[in-house]
Amino acid sequence: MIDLHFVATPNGQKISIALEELELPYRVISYDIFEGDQHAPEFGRINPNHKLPAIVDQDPSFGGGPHAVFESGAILQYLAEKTGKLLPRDPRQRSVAIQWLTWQVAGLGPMGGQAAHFVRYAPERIEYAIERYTKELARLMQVLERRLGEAEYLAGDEYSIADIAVWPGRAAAGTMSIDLQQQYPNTWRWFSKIAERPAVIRGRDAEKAVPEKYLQKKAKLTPDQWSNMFGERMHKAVRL
Ligand SMILES: N[C@@H](CCC(=O)N[C@@H](CS)C(=O)NCC(=O)O)C(=O)O
Repeated sequence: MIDLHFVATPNGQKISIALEELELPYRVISYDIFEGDQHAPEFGRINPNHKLPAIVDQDPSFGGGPHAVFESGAILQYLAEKTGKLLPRDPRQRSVAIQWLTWQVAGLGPMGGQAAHFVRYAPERIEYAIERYTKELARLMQVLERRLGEAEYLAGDEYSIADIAVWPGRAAAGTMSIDLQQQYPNTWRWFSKIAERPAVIRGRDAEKAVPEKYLQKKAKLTPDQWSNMFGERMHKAVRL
């Protein structure tokens, strides 16, 4: 059994979708990040970075008792290695898959996150930051579009954890007024095909669907919620 510490956002859905694809038994432990659930000291023992998602594998294949994993990219790799699935066996293709996975967690994810912060969450409008991050997000989307114009999936002809890392970002694209169908047709073709996979449907249904409150084009947070997400309460959770 795997415990999935989860909030219904694209990062969380990467893992619920992977667990569904791999048919691993799991239970969802839901967090409300606006209310600061992620700052609980008990959660810090699972993820010292106090962010979602994280997992605890109660029965790791290397034995020795429960094993906690944080960072969505590391979790995807851990699950793929545990099962021998969703990563190509061929070393060249496997390397390509890891490159695109890393591109998402080190590039598209954080840059998209910064763009969303300045467009959707910042209490004041800062033109320089908005331009810097929305342009970088658009550049990364072009990189994705070009790749999906030359290959069926990110790693080549095999669906892999690289696709699972990128795919749930569709929900965030909407909040940033990105129209995939119109602006990025190759990405739209890839997105639509993956959307039909039964595991992908299961991995984002019911409590795993992104709620409206995380999808506002201009987020309205109370002072306490802002503090939990970006302010003193967030910093306090990791202070020595
Ligand atoms: N690099 C991390 C990012 C995790 C992350 O930022 N998670 C968000 C939800 S999508 C979170 O927990 N936010 C709450 C907070 O920052 O306090 C990963 O890929 O797992």
